[in-house]
Amino acid sequence: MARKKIALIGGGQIGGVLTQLIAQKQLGDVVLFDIVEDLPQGKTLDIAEASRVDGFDVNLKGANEYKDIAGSDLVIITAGLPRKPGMSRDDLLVTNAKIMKSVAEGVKEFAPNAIVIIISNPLDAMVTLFQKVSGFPTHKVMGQAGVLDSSRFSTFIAWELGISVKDINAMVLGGHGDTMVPLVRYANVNGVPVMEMLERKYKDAAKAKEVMDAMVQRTKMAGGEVVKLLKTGSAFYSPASSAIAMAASILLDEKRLLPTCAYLNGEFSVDGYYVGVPAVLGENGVERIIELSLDAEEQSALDNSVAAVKSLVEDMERLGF
Ligand code: A3D
Repeated sequence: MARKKIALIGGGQIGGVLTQLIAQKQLGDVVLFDIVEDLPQGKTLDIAEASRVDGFDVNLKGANEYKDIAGSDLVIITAGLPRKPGMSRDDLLVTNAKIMKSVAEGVKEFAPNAIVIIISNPLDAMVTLFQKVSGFPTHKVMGQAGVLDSSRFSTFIAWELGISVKDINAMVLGGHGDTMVPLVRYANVNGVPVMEMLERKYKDAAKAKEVMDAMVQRTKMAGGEVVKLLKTGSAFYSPASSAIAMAASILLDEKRLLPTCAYLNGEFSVDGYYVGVPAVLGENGVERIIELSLDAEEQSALDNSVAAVKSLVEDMERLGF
């Protein structure tokens, strides 16, 4: 079987880690594209020179021209500015929309059959714009946010309970912003509800709720917490790992159920917008969306998050994108 070809558009912090992870996991050959001359060539050379030590056997190539991504099976996009301390993701809208428009045109011309995962912020708006400009089928264009937000939520739960994170299952839905919706009721430790574990630990329902509320709040603000510490940019190891989980599910047709920024046609009462929801990812991209039953409070939190996504998309359209 021929090796898959993966194009990474954006050779910055996340692009570099994506390249290394794809190589180490031997998911396919990589073309790392950036507008900065020599940067992607330098990163791919550096990573390739670890191939003997790491024991991987894939081709890694740096590129400054879109023609080099021709024939890619999968494209992962990180082109765009990251946040600096004090910025919201939405502050990146105008700059990154201009970049995303040019990226969509390049990908459309040279990799018209690819499945596309977008990471650039503001995420939900950038996914919407890419799909609009490229005209790609909606199920072949998606965004990475929920895998990371859910991993952050799971990590905090694991630390709180003193139980391996491998046994924590927790999902975050909605837009990738402060209105995201960590699903408390569905969070579990190998099937046992996390709230039940917290109530057992504290022997006090009010205290358990207080602890959970704090974890929910930390999850919503987790990106900003890292930005504040790094000072020069935003998280990059965990976003790269999260996109790789999605990429592997697509390339290996694993059909994992992953929270994905996916196009909704009426699911969760949302029509015609990209929002984070549980989706089955396989060789055809977003193959199914799994509608959960939400209680009134959860549905209203999701509606609120969807409203924030809609408002940002409308702002973007008013700006002519
Ligand atoms: P950074 O290290 O600055 O890399 C971005 C790269 O994009 C740079 O190397 C630029 O040269 C390149 N670039 C700029 N314009 C273009 C263009 N027109 N075509 C191709 N490449 C271009 O940033 P990063 O890797 O840390 O972050 C990349 C993006 O991901 C930012 O928008 C972040 O906000 C976003 N991000 C998203 C998440 C999510 O979970 C959704 C998490 C963390 C970061």
